[in-house]
Amino acid sequence: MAAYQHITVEACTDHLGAEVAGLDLRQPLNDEVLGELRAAYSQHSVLFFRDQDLTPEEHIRFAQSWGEININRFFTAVEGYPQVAEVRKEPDQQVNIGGGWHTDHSYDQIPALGSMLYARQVPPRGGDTLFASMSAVFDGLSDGLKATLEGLNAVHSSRHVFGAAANRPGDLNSRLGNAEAATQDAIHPVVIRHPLSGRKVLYVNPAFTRHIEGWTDLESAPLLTYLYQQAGRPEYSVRFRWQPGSMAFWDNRATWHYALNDYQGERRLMHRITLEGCELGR
Ligand SMILES: O=C(O)CCC(=O)C(=O)O
Ligand SMILES: [Fe+2]
Repeated sequence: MAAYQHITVEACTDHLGAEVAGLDLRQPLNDEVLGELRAAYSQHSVLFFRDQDLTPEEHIRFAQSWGEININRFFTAVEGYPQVAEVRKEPDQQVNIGGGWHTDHSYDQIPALGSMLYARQVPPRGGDTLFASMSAVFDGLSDGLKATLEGLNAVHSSRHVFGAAANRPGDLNSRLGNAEAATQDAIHPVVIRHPLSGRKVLYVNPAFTRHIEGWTDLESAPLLTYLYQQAGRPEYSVRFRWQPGSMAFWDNRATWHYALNDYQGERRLMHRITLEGCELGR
C-alpha cells in the first residue's frame, strides 16, 4: 500500500481542475487515499488521472469504491457492461456527444453526482474537453443579481434532448436510444448549495434547463442567456487534453463540460461510468 501514501494533487487553475498523480486505479483504494481524493474532488470539482490501464471491470470497481453506479438510460452501453456507457465518434460521423456546454442529468430530480470518463482511443489532435466552474461563475455575479437568483427555481427536462420529438442531428441517433424513457422533468433551485463543498453554485445549463419556474420561456430567455454568457467565459474554464488511458472524474453539480468536435475523420472512444447523486437544495 506504500504506493498510495504519496498521491499528489496539482491544481490546474484557481477555479477548478486538478491532476492527481501517484495512483494506479486498478488497485483497491485504502481509506486514507479515498479521503484525500474526496477532499480533492470537493475542492477542485474535476480530477484528472493519466496513464491508467483499466478494463471495464476495473473501471467499475473504482466507480463502486466511490458510490453507487447510475445506469444511463440513453447511451449505448459497452457490450456486456450495462454500467459503462460508450461515448463514441467514428471517422465517418460528423456530430459528437456533448458538443456544447452542459451538465449531465439536471433533468433528474435526484441528479447524478458526476461521471468517470476514461479515454480508450483519442484522435492525434483535437477532442479536448472543457470544464467550467459554476461556483466561480456565481461568485462573479453582482450581489443584486445573486440575491435575485437565490429566490428562483428552474425547470429542467430530458424530453427535448433525448425524447422522440428531439431535434437531433441525424448521425447522433445511432449512438443514443430509448427515446420513450425521456420523460423526466425536474425543478431545482437556480442557486444550489453544493452537497460536498457547501459553496453556492449556479445550477442552470443550456442543454436541459427549460425556463425559470413561474416564468414563460420568453421571459426566462434573456436572464438565462446572460448567465450562459458569463458561464462560457474562458476565465471560468479549464481545458483537458486527453491521451489514451486518461480519466476525468467531474462533479455535475459544480461544473459544466463541453466536448470539442474538432477532429473530423478520426475515431474517439471513451467509456463513461456515472454515479448516483442526491437531492439538491439551497
Ligand atoms: O466526450 C467528452 O469529452 C464528454 C462527453 C459528454 O458530454 C459526457 O460524456 O457527458
Ligand atoms: Fe455530458
